[in-house]
This record gives sequence, structure tokens and C-alpha cells, in this order.
Amino acid sequence: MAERLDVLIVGAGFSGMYMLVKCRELGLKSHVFEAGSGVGGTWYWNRYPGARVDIQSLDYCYGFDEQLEKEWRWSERYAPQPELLAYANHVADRYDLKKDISFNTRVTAADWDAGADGWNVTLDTGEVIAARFVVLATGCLSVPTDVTFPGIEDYKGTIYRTSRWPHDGVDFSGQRVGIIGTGSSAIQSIPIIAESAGHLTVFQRTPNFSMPAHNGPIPEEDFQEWLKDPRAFRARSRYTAGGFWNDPRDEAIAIHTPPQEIKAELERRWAWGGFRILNAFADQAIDPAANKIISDFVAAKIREQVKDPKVAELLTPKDHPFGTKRPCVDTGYYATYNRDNVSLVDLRADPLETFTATGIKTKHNSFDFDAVVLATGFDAMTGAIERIAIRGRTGETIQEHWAHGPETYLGLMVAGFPNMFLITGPGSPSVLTNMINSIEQHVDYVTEIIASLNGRQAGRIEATREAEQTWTDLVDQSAAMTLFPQANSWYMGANVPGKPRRFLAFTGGLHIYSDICNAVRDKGWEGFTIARGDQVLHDSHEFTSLPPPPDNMAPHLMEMAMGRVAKWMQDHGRV
Ligand code: NA7
Repeated sequence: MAERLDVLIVGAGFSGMYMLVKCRELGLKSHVFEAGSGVGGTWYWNRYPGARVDIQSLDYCYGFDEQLEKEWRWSERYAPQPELLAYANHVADRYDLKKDISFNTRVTAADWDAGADGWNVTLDTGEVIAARFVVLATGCLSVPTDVTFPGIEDYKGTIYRTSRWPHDGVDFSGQRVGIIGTGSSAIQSIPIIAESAGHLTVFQRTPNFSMPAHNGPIPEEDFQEWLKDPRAFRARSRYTAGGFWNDPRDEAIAIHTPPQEIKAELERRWAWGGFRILNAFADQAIDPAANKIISDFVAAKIREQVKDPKVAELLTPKDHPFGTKRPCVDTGYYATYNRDNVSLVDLRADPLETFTATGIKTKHNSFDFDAVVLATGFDAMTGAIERIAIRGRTGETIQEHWAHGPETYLGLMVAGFPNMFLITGPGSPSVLTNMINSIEQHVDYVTEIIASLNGRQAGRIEATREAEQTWTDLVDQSAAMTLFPQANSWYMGANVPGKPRRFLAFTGGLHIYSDICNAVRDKGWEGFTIARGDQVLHDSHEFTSLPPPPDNMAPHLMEMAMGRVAKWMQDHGRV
């Protein structure tokens, strides 16, 4: 590729594909590099049995083209991985995207070239490509953690990772199978593996909360309702905290609600299924007393589903408030422990000591397995970005810049790294939301930035350090006012040894975040420096575009829930 690109996009998941669509609209010369052999990102890699989306499919799909929306019909409320991958390929073919994607190609480095106002990007083929803009559409949960276990190299059976599942599937019929981990990937795959395995042994270090999906075909009346006005449906779900319609009750306070009313509301949401229970009460994510009410309700539901009280107790989370680790959405998870061919090992009481040639030895037991599944999670949010050797304008690397945890402006740009955009990066709402709505918001916004630069013949844009620090402080303080930091979660970087602890997402919600981004734009891109060569065209150091609190906010919630943003604004003299 001899000619310099306008935009080099890393990753052909939902972010990278939509970025390519938008770049073409602007007439930009753009190209995508993708490590996998196909499009789809998360849905390309995670092919484990039972893999499916945990946001409803009518929400979890692109909304940028009404025709695309109307021509695709999801088979289930929560689409399975093969269908999501088919959808990704449908989109790629419909917009003829693959001709501008290089597959099986990994980006290994990116170096800022000051003389050219652009990047030199190195591929694993050794080729170096010049590009004016780099868009890191690298995914939030795309790099598995490097978890390893003593003796694993001696094990003679087969090891599978949920996040790198064989493309032609795995037949566990009659086999003795072990699985390590009880996060979402394990909770989705355990019921399916148990159906065919001779015996399945689950190694659990920490139990998670999980809610039933009540999956099945999309009820016809829901689909007809959606069909009446998909635009309105989309607009409504985009302008919510989570980027999907979840029946939010912003003024209902659990600690002020009579117990029978709480129970009725939680039962209603449990019967509906999935994440609906996350929005039952406005104080549940911020007040420990309110959260305990919800945690106790879900714990009782776990006990109802598991026949053996000892197993039920082991499966009940006690170390973190409900919702502070991403809860799971399952189909038959807890009932699977009622099967004769499934057993649970509590690694807290019986720690894993080593793999052996034939299986796993714990402190008190040893197990023989034909296969072991590792469902041990991801180096979230920063993992994929930090695995690229990115060197910015001052010679600083991204790892150096993020030595104390990621710092970004709006989760979109990093000071010292001009013309480099992150899609759903750390410091944006990202993993706390429906990723597709967040992706579309980010990509649309990046496109606006590029169009604006082109309109004024500018060569580059960079977040200022002041704006980055203010935004990072807001992200930190917003998280600190919730219960999220109380969990040792991947949201906090706690699952990767040595990773700095910092809450990785903006807790203010996608709606507030979008308002902030729009205000930044309307103030002429505040917090950014825009330049051409040595000439500075625009220099707005401070970030001030904080929104007023929502109108319907109850006064006593001002320091709670969304009001934490308002509180931060007051503390910083910005209102
Ligand atoms: P998660 O949610 O990070 O789960 C990983 C699981 O693996 C979790 O139960 C961990 O226990 C366990 N784990 C990790 N390392 C070990 C070791 N060394 N020993 C025993 N157990 C271990 O990843 P998932 O892939 O399930 O889900 C990721 C997201 O994808 C999910 O939230 C959805 O958004 C979709 P721990 O809790 O650390 O004690």
C-alpha cells in the first residue's frame, strides 16, 4: 500500500466495520486491518457453546440504516453467536466492506510522524503503512488474560479457551470435562457442555450473580411494536444510561419503598428476565442498604433453583454488591447443578495446585479429564491497545502514559497522541452500555471531528492534557460515588495481576455522555488543539462542557446516581 491512507482502522468488529462505512461517506481513503480471518470481532472469536448476546437483539444491532434494520429479522430475543456472526457478514457484504479489509493481519506498532502530521503503522507482515488518522476499533474484551497454571504443559488432554474456540466446534459426548471460571462465558457454556459431557466439573473461585434470559423467539407483539417506528425505538434506547431500553425508574428509592412493593417490582423484572432488574431502583447502584435488598432477592432466587443447599450456598455471591461485577444472563445455569453429571469445586476451600498429565490436582482432590475449558476472562478495555507499541508526539509510549491506569479525554483521544481515536475506549460508557449504540455514537462523533478538520484544512487534532486530566478526574469521581469500586472486577482491572486499579468506564450513562460530547463540539471542540504543521488553528485547553442534572432528578438523589456528576460539577465550580 504505497499511497498514504486517510484513515487506518484497526479491527473489523462492529466498530471497525461502521467506521469504514462512515469514512467512505466522507470520501476518505481508508482501510481496515484485522487479526482474524473474518469480520465480527467478539462474535468471530467467542464461538463457545451457548455464546449469545446479553442485550436484546432488537437493541443490539446497527441503527445507522433503516433499510438494514428492516431487512434483518432476529430469530430470538437474545441472538446466538452464529446468528450474530452471520449478521456481521451480512453487513460486510451489503456495504461491500471486505474489499477494504486485510484479514489475518495484526497491527504491531504505530509511531507518530511529526513531519507528516500522521502515523506510521507497522503490521506483523513487516509492512509499514502511512496514515493520517488511526482508529483503534480493537474491542473492549478482545485479549484473553494470560492466565496459566502450574503443570499445564504436562497435561495430555485437550485445553480449550472459550475466547479462542475451534471454528468447527467441539464434541464433548461422553467425555470427562473440567471448566475453570464462572463468569459470563462459563455461565453460558456450562449448561450446554453438561448436556453432552459424561461428567462436567466446574472450578469456581468467585460466584457471580446471574439472571434468567427467558430466551425464545421475539414475541410477535414486541416485533410489531418495534416495526411501527424503528427510528423512535432506536432514539429512545440511545438516550438512556445503558443504551438500551430497560424500563428505568429514576425516582424509585428502594430504602423508602415498602417491602411488599419492592418484592412485587423485583418479581416483575425477574419474570421479564435479563438486565431488567438492574434499573429497578435509583439507589441500588449507590447505596449499600438498597443494594443489599436486591442482592438478597437474587440470592433467594439462586437457592430456589439449586436443590442441594450446600451447592446453592457456594453459588451465591457474598463478596460484591449486586451489579458491581457485570451480572450474567443465563439459560438454565443454576438448574444445571441439579444434574447428576455436574459437580462444583470451590477453589477457595480447595485451591487448584497443579495440572497433572491426566487432569487437575487441588489441595484435597485430584480429577481426571479428557478436556479442560478455560473461561478465565479478558484484559479488558486497555489490553488490546497496550499490546500495540504506540509511540506518540513526545516519544512517550501509550504504556508510559497509562502507567497509573488509562487517562483519556472523553474515552476518545489521548493527550500526546494526535489523530488517534479510540472507539468505546477507557473513560467512555462503553462496557456499561449496549456496545452497538455506544459504537455508533463514537464513530459518528469521530466522523464529525474528521469532517470538521477537513473543513478547515487542519492537519491534526489532539486532546489537551488539561482536558484529559479533568475528564479522568470526572470518571474517577463518578465511579467513586457508586458501589462499583467495591468489587474485584475486570471493570477495575482487578483480574490482571499488576494492572493499575482504576474504574475503566464512565458511569454517568450514555445519554449524559452524548450530551457532553455534543456540548464539546458546540463549543468549537473544547479541550482540543487543532493544528496544521507548525500553525495552531485552535487551542481550547479547558473542558467545561458538563451537563445540568436531569430535570426529573429527585433532590435527595443529587449526590447519588446521576447526581454524582452534578455533585462533581459543583465541587469543581462548573455550575
Ligand atoms: P470473566 O467475567 O472475567 O470471568 C472469568 C472467570 O474466570 C471468573 O470466574 C474468574 O474468577 C475466573 N478465573 C480467572 N482466573 C482464574 C484462576 N487463575 N483460577 C480460577 N479461576 C479464575 O470473563 P468472561 O469471559 O466469563 O466474561 C467476560 C465478559 O464477556 C462478560 O462480563 C460479558 O460482558 C461478556 P474470579 O472472579 O476472578 O475469582
